Amino acid sequence: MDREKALSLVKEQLTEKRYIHTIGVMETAIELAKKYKADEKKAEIAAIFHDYAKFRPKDEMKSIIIEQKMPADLLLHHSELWHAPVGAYLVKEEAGIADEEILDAIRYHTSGREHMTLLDKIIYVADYIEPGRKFPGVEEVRLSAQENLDAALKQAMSNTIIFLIKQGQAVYPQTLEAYNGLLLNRK
Ligand code: DGI
Ligand code: FE
Ligand code: FE
Ligand code: FE
Repeated sequence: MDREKALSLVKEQLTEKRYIHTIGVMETAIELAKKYKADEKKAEIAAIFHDYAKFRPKDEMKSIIIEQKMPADLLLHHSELWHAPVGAYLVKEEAGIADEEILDAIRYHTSGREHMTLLDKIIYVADYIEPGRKFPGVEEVRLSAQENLDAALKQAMSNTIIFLIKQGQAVYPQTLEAYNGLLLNRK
């Protein structure tokens, strides 16, 4: 799918603010794909569609999680986690994106997972550092991303987990598995 077509499909699904975020993620993901020698076209499409389901009603996302037999523990955790796996499903159903690498990068862009692919890492990090983001510590992750994608990923995940804990929120097991995997499964 070409960029213009993908952007027009996504624009209908998002608010203006979230669309601007999406453009930032797209530009950042393409830069990272160039730097780390990933498929630039897949990075572009995964980035454009990564938040496709962000504004779906919770009850619709919940039904999809149940009907499509997605991990049931998602429903025990915060609904913010749902738009990633539901997005992967809807992007396939509604936009016809069939590439499993792209769908996985969308599916795991919020939690991460153990054994993340290069494309998964690029989308996760691009989502965290795109120019519109203002989290505390984001500048450090931006600098790391210029030299070492795994280091940037580890910082972004660690910041996210610390943030959740400070907020008194539960941390989804796969989010922790992703973080532990980075520390323990070093090549
Ligand atoms: O959709 P975005 O805002 O661009 O970013 P995202 O999909 O990476 O994250 C959405 C939210 O999900 C963000 O506020 C952090 C939160 N999140 C990530 N991992 C977990 C989580 N929330 C909970 N409760 N548990 C997690 O493990
Ligand atoms: Fe998201
Ligand atoms: Fe993210
Ligand atoms: Fe996002």
